[in-house]
Amino acid sequence: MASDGIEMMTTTTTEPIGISNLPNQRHKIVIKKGANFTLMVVGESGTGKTTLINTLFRTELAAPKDYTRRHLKQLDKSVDIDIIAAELEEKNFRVRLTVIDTPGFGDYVNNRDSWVPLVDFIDDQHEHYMRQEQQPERGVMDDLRVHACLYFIAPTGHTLKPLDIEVMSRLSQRVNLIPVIAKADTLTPRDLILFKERIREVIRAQGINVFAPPVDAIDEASAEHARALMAAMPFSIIGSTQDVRLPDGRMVKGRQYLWGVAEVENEDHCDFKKLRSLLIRTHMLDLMTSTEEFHYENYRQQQMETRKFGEPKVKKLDNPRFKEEEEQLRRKFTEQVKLEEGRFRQWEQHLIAERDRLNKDLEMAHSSIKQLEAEIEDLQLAARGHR
Ligand SMILES: Nc1nc2c(ncn2[C@@H]2O[C@H](COP(=O)(O)OP(=O)(O)OP(=O)(O)O)[C@@H](O)[C@H]2O)c(=O)[nH]1
Ligand SMILES: [Mg+2]
Repeated sequence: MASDGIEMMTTTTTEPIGISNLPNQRHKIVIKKGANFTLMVVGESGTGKTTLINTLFRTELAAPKDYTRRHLKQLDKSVDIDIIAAELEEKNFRVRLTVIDTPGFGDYVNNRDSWVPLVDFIDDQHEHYMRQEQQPERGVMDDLRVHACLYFIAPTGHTLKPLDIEVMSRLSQRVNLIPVIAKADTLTPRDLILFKERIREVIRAQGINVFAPPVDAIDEASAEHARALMAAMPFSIIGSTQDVRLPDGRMVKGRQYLWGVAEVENEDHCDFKKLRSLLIRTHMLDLMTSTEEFHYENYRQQQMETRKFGEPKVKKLDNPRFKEEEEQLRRKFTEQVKLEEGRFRQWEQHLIAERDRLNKDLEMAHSSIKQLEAEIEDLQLAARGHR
């Protein structure tokens, strides 16, 4: 992978982590080569995106050697798109896992367009892959096409915000969208159920296309599992990398409260395990296939219709956020020019007044010289008369 700033962790786990389930999944492509899997997290600022990534990594992977850095990192507020790469290996099957951590919305004055760079990122990966495919020599291709995008819904307990609806609609047209309810531990179980129902209603009413795992027609157990996953959407999640002790002495990942512990991997507390299963254990290959066959194919066809083969993509110059920034800069510049012009005019007037004053001084000096000259002449005449 060529991007700068990518962190790399390689792990070979002793405990099974689920990757080797891939060959048992519905499709049997890519198995020999190993696979790329890219996960992206999107949502309002502070909803726990970075924490969830760390939680997923830690419950799924053995601790990487360079752990201190990641630990510090999780406290950071994301300001840039951050690409984290990990190599998973189990029973000789390899997956190159990439996580795209994005900064949350809510940091800009105008939130409306804060999703634009994220949508551009997804499109750019499709574009990059398509251009590589068009080359006569196709070696190993860089591939950061996003296979799953987790959309974090803030746990307001009410319903989706207009911004959520807008962003989810746009994302769902280009990527497998998986909505999640962030910080489920902050809602009571009853409120959580109601919140889920309202969200599902809005998603349905707005025609937002959420990823649905295919239901296996032959294998009843996996069909049942897929149905259970669907029924739980949007997944409620609790993120935590802390180990806490339960009353029975067990140590679990969770969040400690006065009333007890909110457990990450307890299915009565949240749907973290379902989400992890969908992403990594049972449906990773479905996510890859639908990205390839549906989202990437859509992108490719749209581009083929609007430009000639091999022609570069027209760079969008009308990114609304940049437009607004440009407008602000222009206004600032005009104001600054006006201010400078005023200062210049004042200075000019001051110079004119000074010139007038000096001219007057000069005139006065001139006439007093004339006066002195006349006096000298008079004196000289008088002196001559005396002689
Ligand atoms: N109660 C609760 N708090 C959480 C949970 N997940 C994260 N937090 C806390 O929420 C705060 C923000 O978490 P982050 O993971 O940095 O949020 P983020 O979405 O990455 O934020 P940005 O990078 O600014 O967009 C931190 O103090 C976390 O400890 C959760 O499941 N429950
Ligand atoms: Mg973050």
